Amino acid sequence: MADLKAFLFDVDGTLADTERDGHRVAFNLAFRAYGLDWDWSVETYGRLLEVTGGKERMKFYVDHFLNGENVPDNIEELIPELHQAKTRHYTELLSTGAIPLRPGVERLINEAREKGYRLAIATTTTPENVTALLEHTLGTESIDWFEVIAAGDIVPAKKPAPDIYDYAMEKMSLSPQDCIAFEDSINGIRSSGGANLKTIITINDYTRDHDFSGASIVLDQMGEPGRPFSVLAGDAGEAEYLDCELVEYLHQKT
Ligand code: XBP
Ligand code: MG
Repeated sequence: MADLKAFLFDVDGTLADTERDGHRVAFNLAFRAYGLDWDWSVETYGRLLEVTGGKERMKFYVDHFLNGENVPDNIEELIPELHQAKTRHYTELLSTGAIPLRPGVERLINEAREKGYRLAIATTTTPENVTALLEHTLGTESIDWFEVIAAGDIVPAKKPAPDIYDYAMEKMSLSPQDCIAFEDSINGIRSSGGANLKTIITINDYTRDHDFSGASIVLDQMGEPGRPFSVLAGDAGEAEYLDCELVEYLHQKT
């Protein structure tokens, strides 16, 4: 195995629990602003997460949940508009500091930077959402810590397709053996796995029952000193939280 050079992070569900109290809320605010009688409950949203990408998710909802009722005639043109409104609501929500990073994320990123690892983002969400999250959690300067922010429509085929990871690695002139991915969902690991990347999973409430076979390890969270993670699958040795040493060990392991 080549030496580890770069950490590639998913955003939603991995860096922060953005879906239930962030994206979902922003979608509902956009629906209301447009006078639509749509409301995505926590449960419904869990089912809609099967489809990545906000525009794709709305289309899926129209096609599979509405049976032609409550669907405006101009839905095709409306979806991009609704999505822009949703992005505005979402970034406004982030600017209030409503969504913190998950445990251990800031610590691991800081340690990775100190050790000289290269960092990148590979996500399905809209680029503004990534920069807003970074700005309001790690600070504006943190945007530059990430060599590539591969996001949104930059590749036509979103996760579970491997394209977004392939894109990030191509931009960095790195191969999958040089990198490790951090994900939280089945669509995420299908994407990273499809790009031949080893993947560390931290689950969340929406993804705990997903099939993570193929993951290097499955954790409930990255953990912190004194606030240990639970290992759901795989081997963390004596470690109690995810640090660079454990990431390196998992990367080297066959
Ligand atoms: C993230 C997503 C995104 C967000 C919404 O998936 O599926 O669609 O929910 O973002 P992943 P947009 O964590 O696997 O990248 O509305 O900006 O598309
Ligand atoms: Mg995710």
